[in-house]
Amino acid sequence: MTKAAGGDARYVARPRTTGRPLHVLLAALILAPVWATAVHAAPPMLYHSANDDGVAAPGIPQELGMPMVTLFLYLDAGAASTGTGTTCVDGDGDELCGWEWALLVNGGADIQGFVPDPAQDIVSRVSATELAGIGGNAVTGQLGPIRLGEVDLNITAPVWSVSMQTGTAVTAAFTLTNIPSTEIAVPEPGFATALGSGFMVLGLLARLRTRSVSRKFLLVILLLLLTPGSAVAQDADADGVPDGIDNCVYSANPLQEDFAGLYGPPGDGIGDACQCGDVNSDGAIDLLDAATYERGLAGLLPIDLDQDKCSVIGNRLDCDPNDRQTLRETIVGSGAGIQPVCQAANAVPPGPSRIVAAGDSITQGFSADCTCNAGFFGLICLLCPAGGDQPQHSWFDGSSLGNSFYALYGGPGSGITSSRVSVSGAEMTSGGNQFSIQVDNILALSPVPDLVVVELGGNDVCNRGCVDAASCGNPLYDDATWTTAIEAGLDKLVGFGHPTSIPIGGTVYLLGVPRVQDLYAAGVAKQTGNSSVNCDSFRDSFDVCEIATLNAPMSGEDLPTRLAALETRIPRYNEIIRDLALAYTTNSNGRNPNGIEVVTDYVNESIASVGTTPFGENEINGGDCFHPSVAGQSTLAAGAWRSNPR
Ligand SMILES: [Ca+2]
Ligand SMILES: [Ca+2]
Ligand SMILES: [Ca+2]
Ligand SMILES: [Ca+2]
Repeated sequence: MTKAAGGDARYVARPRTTGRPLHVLLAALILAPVWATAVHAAPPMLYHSANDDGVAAPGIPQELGMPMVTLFLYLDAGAASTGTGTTCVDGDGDELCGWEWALLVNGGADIQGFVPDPAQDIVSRVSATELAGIGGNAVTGQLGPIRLGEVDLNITAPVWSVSMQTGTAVTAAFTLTNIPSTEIAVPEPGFATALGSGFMVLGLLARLRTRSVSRKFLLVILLLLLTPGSAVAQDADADGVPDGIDNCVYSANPLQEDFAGLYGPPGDGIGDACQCGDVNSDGAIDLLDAATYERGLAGLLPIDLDQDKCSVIGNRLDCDPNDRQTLRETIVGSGAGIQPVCQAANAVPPGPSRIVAAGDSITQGFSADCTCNAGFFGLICLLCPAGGDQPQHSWFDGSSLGNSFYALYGGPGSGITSSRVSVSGAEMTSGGNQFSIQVDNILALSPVPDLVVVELGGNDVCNRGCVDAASCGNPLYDDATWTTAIEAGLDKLVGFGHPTSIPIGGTVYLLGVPRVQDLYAAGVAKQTGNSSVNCDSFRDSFDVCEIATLNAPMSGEDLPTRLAALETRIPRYNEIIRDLALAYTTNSNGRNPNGIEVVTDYVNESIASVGTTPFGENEINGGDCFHPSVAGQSTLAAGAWRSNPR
């Protein structure tokens, strides 16, 4: 997704009136000033500081044309601190409380990479020709030169330039201001003059969504006039607009206002009343929402975080740092994007009546309460890891856990029933208890559960002999194998090419593959200073997940090599789960004609989920030094519940 080129008036403060005539709106868009207030002494300036010292050179910095150029990006907020008012509320200084910008590289230069300044909390998006970033501090604000990071350019022809296309910042008075568009760098004289970028701007504009506010509005009015009996049509929010054409099916908005969408006007077909992410309720999703989110999470004014519009990811109707992160990624044009999961956009689904878990030994609570495997009590201890399944400690419905997934629903007293088809040793992919076979067992239950939670994948990693297909005959599964295994189970659950399915209205909730790559270090930490535990010895003797725990070469690959590969491979498995969930739940893959909800908690490596939960010494048991301890099971339960859709 690409932003519009700057210069419009989309950030003008907009009164919360309803039914504003269209011509007034258009006039406001054309005539209104860019800045609603003028508290800022000078506009913030984004520039390249040739010496990386925060000093902007006079004029446009010129760089030798070939072969590689590094630009040091800075944003200068200005030097005057707030004297009257409170910074990031109603301050009068130069502090910036948030910023986002997009650079465009024109002509003979490619972006090789961007290294954000480690002192900044930046989310960025990088392609060969574009670099966008979002960050800032909406709690305290920032003064003076703010170092953003380094951009490496590969110069391929003498004529090139780097220019700032769009940028906005949140002022000390908590209003939006534009960061002026400027040239950031050009070649030294004698090479060439900067390219005009008009054709690129045209390209950007052409890619904007062009759904018309007026057409949609008129269509609604027309249909209302033509269908006096429209009471017979479904109208979930009883606002007179039938569900089929209502731009907010679950929020009453009879006038269908659609001022804006991502970045500002024009409307995007989603009504203001249910625009997920628009937490300050001005119709637009922009930097001001990200800054409002940051302050709202910190409990600071202005606390006008619209609770109905703040859950933009993860399916749970709440407002948490994951939602803010996703909002920032969306504004910068990266990540999975905003899902319409907010309360205003969705009817709250009813709770499930029967829940079931597919899984492996983790869900079976294997060895969870074992605390020793060596020393004086070694023999007694060995009985523990051999003791096997301890479902009473299962994260899913273990009776010993006050916060099991089931307990968080209220347990047996809730009227919900719970069961497990999980089997120790099961894989997602192969073997007699693989995912699709567990699905057969789910569909054979009576009644068939309406919430299926899946936690598989650990054994798919642990049972492999090497990470590189060139090293052994049973390497880590490739993308296609992993994908096919998940599809085989999901197809049955949703009834695609299969005679039965879970009930329509049911949900499949896929949890990520746990961080198997943490287990070795967790075991070393657990045995350190504890004579009752020897993880190295136990795991080596009993071949416990050797690919991740054997501190010796396997198939010619040493442990660091294998762990490094898992560090990328497991996130890849989780990305595939995420992408499949989206493809099924939207039916974009054509495999879910009944519209059964398929969701996951995995977004990416920087957003907390089961698949990103670190396993430390307290999260693994002291018996096999592999499976979750009781405490680890509690952690899993909390992680699974965090994004539970129902
Ligand atoms: Ca309606
Ligand atoms: Ca509505
Ligand atoms: Ca909208
Ligand atoms: Ca907004």
